[in-house]
Amino acid sequence: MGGVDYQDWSADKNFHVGDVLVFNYNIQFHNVKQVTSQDFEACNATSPVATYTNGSDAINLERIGHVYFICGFPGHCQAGQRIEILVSPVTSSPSPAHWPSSSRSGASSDLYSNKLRWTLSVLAFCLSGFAY
Ligand SMILES: [Cu+2]
Repeated sequence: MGGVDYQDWSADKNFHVGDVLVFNYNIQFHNVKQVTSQDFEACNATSPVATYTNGSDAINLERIGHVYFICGFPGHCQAGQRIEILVSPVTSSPSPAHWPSSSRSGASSDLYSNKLRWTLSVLAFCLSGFAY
């Protein structure tokens, strides 16, 4: 059981510098450890870059590149409770003159926040569904 594939989940998710990643989970069963790529592959939680245990942890994505998170509870990472996130630079597309710039930026930021909210609720669902 527990067929949630976190790799698949994160594979097509785009994150950008300045995004905030929120992990919601039951602290009795899970935690979040940011690890190196080697420790991610090996599910080694003994030397994390950072450890989060609040159950509702907001992590600022400040640097471009891959970040790796695994659950530090025994067996959870091996069972798939780990995610790799690729943080991309914020791409500022040149605004065409025929777009009213104010409404354009308003619309795109609404779209953006909706997408982020959806993303985070999916993650919260994944972690809360991981209960054993
Ligand atoms: Cu866990």
